[in-house]
Amino acid sequence: MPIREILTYPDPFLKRVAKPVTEFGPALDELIADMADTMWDEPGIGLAATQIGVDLQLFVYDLEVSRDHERVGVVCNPKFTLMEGEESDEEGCLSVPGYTAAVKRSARVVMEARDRSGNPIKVDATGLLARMFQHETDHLNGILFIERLSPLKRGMFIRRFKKLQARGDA
Ligand code: K2U
Ligand code: ZN
Repeated sequence: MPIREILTYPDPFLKRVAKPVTEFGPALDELIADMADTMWDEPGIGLAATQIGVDLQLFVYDLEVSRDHERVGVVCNPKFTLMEGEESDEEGCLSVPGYTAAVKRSARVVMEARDRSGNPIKVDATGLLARMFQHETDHLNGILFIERLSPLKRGMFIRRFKKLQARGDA
């Protein structure tokens, strides 16, 4: 399946609130396969449709980087029905290459969504799975992890990005 281009900061498409998935079937399955191949090519453990310029509430994930299409997780139209606790951990993003920072997120989430066939799913998650669910769902709501940093740290990122851009390195 073709590897797609991943949009990077400050592409305005990454700020878009994506549209719900309403059509389930072969076309969606083909998009999912492209997204999984693109994710594994990086490699990443998650990838949102908006990161490849597709306006859909859809992300794929594979914490083991199995490179097995039978094992890839698929989430459509995610909603959190429970978000509790707080945990800070280092994050990176395929759309913000070369930068990592500690991000505060909920320690536990219950996510309700649809699977690739449109069937309802409900996942109670903690740890890296919970963090990845929140990171990818943020993407589908036009939010990058850098927007969850303190104003001071976000300012430092923007100044660093502008310096790299001026040097032609970003
Ligand atoms: O959405 C993305 O940009 C892929 C993210 C997913 C992610 C970010 C932070 C925390 C969990 C998941 C990553 O760039 S994938 C790279 C990665 C690999 C191992 C562990 C964490 C992140
Ligand atoms: Zn990301």
